[in-house]
Amino acid sequence: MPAQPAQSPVSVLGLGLMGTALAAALLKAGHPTTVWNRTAAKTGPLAAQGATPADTAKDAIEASPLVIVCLTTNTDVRALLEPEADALAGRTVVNLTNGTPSQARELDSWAAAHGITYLDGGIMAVPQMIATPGAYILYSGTDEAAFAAHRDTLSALADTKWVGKDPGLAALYDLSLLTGMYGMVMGVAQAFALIGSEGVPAREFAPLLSEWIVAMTHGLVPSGAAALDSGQHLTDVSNLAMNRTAFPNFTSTFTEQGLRSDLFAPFQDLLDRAVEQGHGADGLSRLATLLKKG
Ligand code: FVH
Repeated sequence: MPAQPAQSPVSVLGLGLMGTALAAALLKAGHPTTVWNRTAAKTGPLAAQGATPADTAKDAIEASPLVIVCLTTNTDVRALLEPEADALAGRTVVNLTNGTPSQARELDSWAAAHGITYLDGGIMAVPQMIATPGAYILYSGTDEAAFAAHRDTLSALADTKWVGKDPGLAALYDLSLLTGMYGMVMGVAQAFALIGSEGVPAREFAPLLSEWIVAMTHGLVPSGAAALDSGQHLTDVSNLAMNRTAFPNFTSTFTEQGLRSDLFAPFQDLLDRAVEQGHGADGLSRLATLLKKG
């Protein structure tokens, strides 16, 4: 039987829910995996799956050319990595901690000054989705060749999507996608509260709500993108003047049904502003152009 090609070693720093899922996926794909966590007890389950627990972050870093970091915040990442700059020099750090574009750029500058290759990542999955279809991770960084060199290894975690050489781009894409999700979360919360105000069970309403959101997403997102890119927002479907006039029906009903309307009040303000600025005949796509400050 031909020998299997050896999988490259990887170290994972941070074994919270996500770090543990990432390390488990690497082990499953056959990568020699060294793990470290501030609270050492969390290495136990991974050691049982074949991981090598390291006593210190430095030991873990020195075990592999590729070091994946997944902590709570980028402030934690900075605090952990800064004292280990010498050990990290010549290695590639992939930071999968959620953070801001400016934090990613700052980490990249710090890494470059110490001879460390830095890639930033945004995980578009929950831990249970790691290494399953549908999960993907966004990557960006100045050294695209380093990403290409490690792409096969990173594919063990989830599909890989390279978004560009500005290190802040992965965080920007990540936060933009999550912005869409949180907007939906607010809408879903208000919808369940409203239907529930008359005693309709959430599980009875849920199929209607999901189908409606999927249908609206398929309609609004591509057509909104086309309108934004062309600057042509005029519509004969659902204009802003009509939406503005209808919107008090929502906020009044929330109040009548004993619900708060604070989540939706800013949307009325935005519709008012759009119409007052002369965009009443435009579609909802126009709203994205009215969110710049100043
Ligand atoms: N879980 C999720 O659904 C989301 C999916 C998308 C990406 N996020 C981001 O991933 C980062 C880690 O999230 P997590 O779910 O693994 O978080 P926790 O389970 O709370 O684990 C946090 C780990 O961070 C370690 N840690 C925190 N501060 C420090 C520090 N100063 N020095 C060293 N390690 C630190 C912590 O260690 P310990 O408390 O066990 O000792 C955990 O290993 C996060 O950015 C999400 O936004 C997850």
